[in-house]
Amino acid sequence: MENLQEKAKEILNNNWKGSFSIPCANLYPFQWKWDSGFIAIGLAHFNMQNAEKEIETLLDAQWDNGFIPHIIFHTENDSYFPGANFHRSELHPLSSKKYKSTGMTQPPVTGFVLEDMYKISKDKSQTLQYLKTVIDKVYFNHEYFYNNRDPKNEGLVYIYHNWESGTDNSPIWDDIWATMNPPEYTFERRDTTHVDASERPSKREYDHYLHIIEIAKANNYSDEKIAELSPFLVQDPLFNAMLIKSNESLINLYEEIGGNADKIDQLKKWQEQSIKSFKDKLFDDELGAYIHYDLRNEKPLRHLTSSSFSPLFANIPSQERADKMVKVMLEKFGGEHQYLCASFDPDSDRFNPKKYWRGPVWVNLNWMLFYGLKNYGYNDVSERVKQDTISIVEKNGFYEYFDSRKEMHTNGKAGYGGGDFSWSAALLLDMLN
Ligand code: 9YW
Repeated sequence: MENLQEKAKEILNNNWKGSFSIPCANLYPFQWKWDSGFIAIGLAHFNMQNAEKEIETLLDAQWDNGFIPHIIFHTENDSYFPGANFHRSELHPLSSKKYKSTGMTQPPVTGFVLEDMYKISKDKSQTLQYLKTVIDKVYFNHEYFYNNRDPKNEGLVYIYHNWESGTDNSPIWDDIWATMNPPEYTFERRDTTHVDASERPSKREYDHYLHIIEIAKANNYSDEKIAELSPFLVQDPLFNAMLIKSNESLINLYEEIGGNADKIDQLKKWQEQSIKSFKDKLFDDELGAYIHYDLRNEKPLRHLTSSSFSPLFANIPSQERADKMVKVMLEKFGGEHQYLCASFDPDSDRFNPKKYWRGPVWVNLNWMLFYGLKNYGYNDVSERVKQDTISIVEKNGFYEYFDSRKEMHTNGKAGYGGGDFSWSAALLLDMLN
């Protein structure tokens, strides 16, 4: 175990670029929003200064409307497609003048990351001083979401692109692609020069991804226009659970800091409405877990994914619902031949245990489940998630994602995507502490 921890630190040190971290070498050469948060949790265990800097750099790229982009292009690097020249964040009048970025975001993890850093810190008063300098930016980001991403005032925010979900090519999106028919774009992909194409999304999937961005760009990334026109408009349980969890953390931290009564009040109001709508709208009784909702076509997307269980992490379900969810998780995802937790329903014909978010196990989702299961007293299942995560990393290395089928792990080739991957290192380190 000590070796694993040392290796994890080495990876984080190697992926540190002076003021931020890359998710991994070659494949992902910039700063990604939710990666940054997970990485900061790992860094906090052995280098609080870098953890603080990581988040500070991310927040430095915040737009004047509170938005935080999903990729910040710190360097000119043409080994990633689509890069800064494709995304053209400058089209939005309030975008950062200092950094080029995308015009989409990623799950709002930063709030709970700050609380985790505070909990991990051995020098609470120093960390509290730091938190005072950054927390309002995260609050402003939540304000952006509630003011711009919730057109019907439900307390649930939408994502307008699959890359905003973080679960990029999940089979859930197949339902949305079936409603679209984008042009066939000509472009040179770079991901498949670094990683086997069988582990990455298809060319046709990329046409859909690019098409949504073209629509957003044609409207200068206006939130109002996107809400009106984007063929992809989804209320995602993972994204909204992250927001709710982060709201709670901001409340806790503001209380620790003192003052800020208005902000605490507002956060509590958001929480009340968000949690209620989340419970009422996103739970599928028959499936026994939370699901995505297609706001554009007004219909539930009835599939089980690892995101379906992420509300446990944010303490959203009642104990009764949690019991039901855990039963479903164990029955469907937890068979004796499967590692917990596949990213998509292993019983579905869309399941593919090698392909990115269509089946493989991801360390960040396992990390959420590890804590989420503990929240509800499922200590044994939580421990199993942790042990499964340790096993797959020990057998293969700190990959980006892993085959969920145990039989594939005999020759050390069941780790896929990028190697020496930062959040796999950071979050395993956290679970081992
Ligand atoms: C891509 C960086 C990102 C993650 C996403 C993951 C992947 C980028 O890598 O997307 O080009 O496919 O899906 O969640 O933030 O690690």
